[in-house]
Amino acid sequence: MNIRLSIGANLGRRAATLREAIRRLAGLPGTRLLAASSFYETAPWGKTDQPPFLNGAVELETALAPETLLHETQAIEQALGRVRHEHWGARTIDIDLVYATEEDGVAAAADANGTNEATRIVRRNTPELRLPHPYLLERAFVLEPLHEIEPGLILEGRPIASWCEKNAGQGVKKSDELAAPWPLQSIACVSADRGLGKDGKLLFRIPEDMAFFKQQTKTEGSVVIMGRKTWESLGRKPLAGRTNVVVSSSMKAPLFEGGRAAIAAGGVVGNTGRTSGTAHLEYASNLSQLSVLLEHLHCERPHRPFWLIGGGTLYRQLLPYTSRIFLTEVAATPPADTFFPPLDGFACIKKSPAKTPGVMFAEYLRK
Ligand code: PH2
Ligand code: MG
Ligand code: MG
Repeated sequence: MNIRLSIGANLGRRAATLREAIRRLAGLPGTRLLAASSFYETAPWGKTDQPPFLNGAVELETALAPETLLHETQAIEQALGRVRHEHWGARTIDIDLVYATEEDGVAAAADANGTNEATRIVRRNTPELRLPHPYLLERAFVLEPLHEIEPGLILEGRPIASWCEKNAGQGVKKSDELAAPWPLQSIACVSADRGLGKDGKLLFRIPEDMAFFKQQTKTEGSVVIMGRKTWESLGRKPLAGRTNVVVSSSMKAPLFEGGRAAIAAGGVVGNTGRTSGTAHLEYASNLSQLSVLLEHLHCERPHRPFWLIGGGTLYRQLLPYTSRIFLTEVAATPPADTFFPPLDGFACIKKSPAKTPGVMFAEYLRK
């Protein structure tokens, strides 16, 4: 089932809460995050004597039944501090199921060449859950973000853009708040079959690529994120001039000689002391701690870039949150034991030859 959700907040740190909700939705069992919209500043609709909302839309592909997903979203609302006191009242977070479709298995099978993507609208009408959402066609704060992530959507026989027009003037405008749950960019040097390394070592050491890596990742406030093996391959020394984040489940031992690691309450990881130039070292023992840490680093300095620098496991695990990928592509296929994940859902927007023969600099963007 493909399901579109509306998320909204008008209390507390709205953007941080919405991003955390997106991360939790993406992490539900049997569920994949297909798209998340920008955030929108919206005037309160219905009950107008309350603070302005920040709203967004999310599309998930899920094996969960709508009712199960509803219970999961209610649990996320609870965990993020939702207090239900009055109908349509102010809240730290509201997650609503608004519109779901399902591939029609029978019709799809009957269609011999499979070109007709027969989709069926999922309908529910119980006291607990109504699908499609009863006010879907009247709320610009739902329609505008949904239009952004699914401009081709037809609702009640009309394109979503025409429903947006019909509801213009409700005070919905795109916010400057960063909406990506994690503003991640990946950077790697790969072989022709996306090989990254072998036996804990990189496949290539190309000076021009190393200079490119440094030029990209060493900017104001930038953060480099790496897995344990990549950290070890760097000789356990932080990259200078950047905040280094190491994701390692065996983080009890000091990460480097003389280093002291401390995890503060709530999973925010403390700085470990030794610096190289102005490098800082932080670490997280799992992705959930990483998410807390990145949120913390992001709030501390909103426009700082986050670079994922390896290795294969982390590139794959964080691909759903990666918006841009820089690959230095080498036309050779040496034996490798770790690979960059397939670039499904990304489009190549730039490819230019390096000065080094057989090397291309490519840039991919999430479609
Ligand atoms: N949610 C409501 C009622 N009114 N208005 C805006 N702008 N955004 C919302 O998310 C919202 C609302 C009930 O859930
Ligand atoms: Mg609602
Ligand atoms: Mg609700």
